[in-house]
Amino acid sequence: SAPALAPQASPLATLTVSGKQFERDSYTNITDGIIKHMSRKLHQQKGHPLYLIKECIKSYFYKKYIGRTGNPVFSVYDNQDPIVTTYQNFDSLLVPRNHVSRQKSDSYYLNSQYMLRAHTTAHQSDLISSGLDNFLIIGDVYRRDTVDSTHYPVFHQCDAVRLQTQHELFPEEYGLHVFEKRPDRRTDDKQAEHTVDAVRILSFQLKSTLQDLAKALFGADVEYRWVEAYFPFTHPSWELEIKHNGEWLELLGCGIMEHTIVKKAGAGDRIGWAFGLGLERVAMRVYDIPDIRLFWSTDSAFLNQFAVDDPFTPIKYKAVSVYPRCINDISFWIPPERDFSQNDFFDVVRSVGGDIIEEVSLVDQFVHPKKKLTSHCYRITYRHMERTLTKNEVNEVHVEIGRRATEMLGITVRV
Ligand code: FA5
Ligand code: MG
Repeated sequence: SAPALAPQASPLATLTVSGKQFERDSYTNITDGIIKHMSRKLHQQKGHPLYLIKECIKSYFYKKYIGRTGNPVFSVYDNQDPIVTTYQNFDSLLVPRNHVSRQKSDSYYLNSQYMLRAHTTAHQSDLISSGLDNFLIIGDVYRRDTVDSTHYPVFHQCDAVRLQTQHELFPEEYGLHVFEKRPDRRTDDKQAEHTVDAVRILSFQLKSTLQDLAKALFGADVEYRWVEAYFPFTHPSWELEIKHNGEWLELLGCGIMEHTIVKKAGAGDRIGWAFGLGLERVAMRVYDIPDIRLFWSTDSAFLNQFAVDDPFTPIKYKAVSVYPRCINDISFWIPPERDFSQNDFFDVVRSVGGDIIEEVSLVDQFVHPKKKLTSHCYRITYRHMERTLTKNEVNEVHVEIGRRATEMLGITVRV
């Protein structure tokens, strides 16, 4: 057997992200390409479409909920560190230990303790603990996902929380209560601690707030519908869908906050609602932006179209021009002895090709009858947003993808 090697402090054992050091372990799967996106902060860049949508949502909430002296009730947190603990992202929100969303194949991990937030909800319980009752959280979120015109591994979310006391919800003379005297039974309609009355009035408030937000963003005639949903951190829960190009598009998830979370964060005398919405989904529809990669463009021909002061200025994106795409297939044998997830391959494609990758899709797979090996064939669509790619340039990237996938994933390219 091989002689045991003394453990060495190699530079590869640690990872530096945003000036902080992290010990690598078997969970580490963050890529340089992803790390580069962390400094962009698109939602804080004045005149960026995501910044404009953020400003519209803030303005809507500032006007909708006003305090005794005319002050806005909601406060806004748009500068929270996207590096969070797995406790913040999952445990604090009652996501079960074995839930699929915790898998390495779905999120970007620095190591087994730290990750890039997969939703802005990761900050919810800390902000409640700090004493806040009404707040918005806006930020970049990171997920390992499919590659196409509406999915990108980095996107942006806006979360909201509104907590209310018995006194705020039901003035004395109503004779109604927020909490059951003794916890009742949990049903499809409510949690054990809450009364039917409280949930009814809160869900009405939540839904009308969000319907009016949709109208403020998309116009009064927007078609919408409510769909029942499930989240570990709210019950009951819903999703709001809007009609977009003749199809229903999921805009946000929401619900009545789990009392266990609220109580643990020190606000056990309150009942709350929360929601989480995708900013790109809103912006693509408001401005007719056809491809999610455009948000990352630094081209002035794109950015100048959004250089306005009033976030409610009507704008329709005009494509500067559309450059041709180039399609190339790659087929390979999957190593039988290793875990292979499609997201691993998508990450390799993205980290080699960057933003000239428009789409990656599995077009064929089969098992070799004798060798018992699985073959996958992926079709990679290349397109530059701002110029025509040459055949040579694409071929070089395509070959490099094969080489890197061989090296990193142990696949064997078929020729
Ligand atoms: C969540 O992330 C929950 N945290 C939302 C929530 C918060 C529910 C608070 C209840 C209370 P979900 O994964 O469905 O849920 O994402 C929320 C929204 O983000 C979606 O409705 C969608 O608008 C947007 N979104 C999700 N995945 C993507 C994606 N890959 N690309 C662009 N937008 C996305
Ligand atoms: Mg969803």
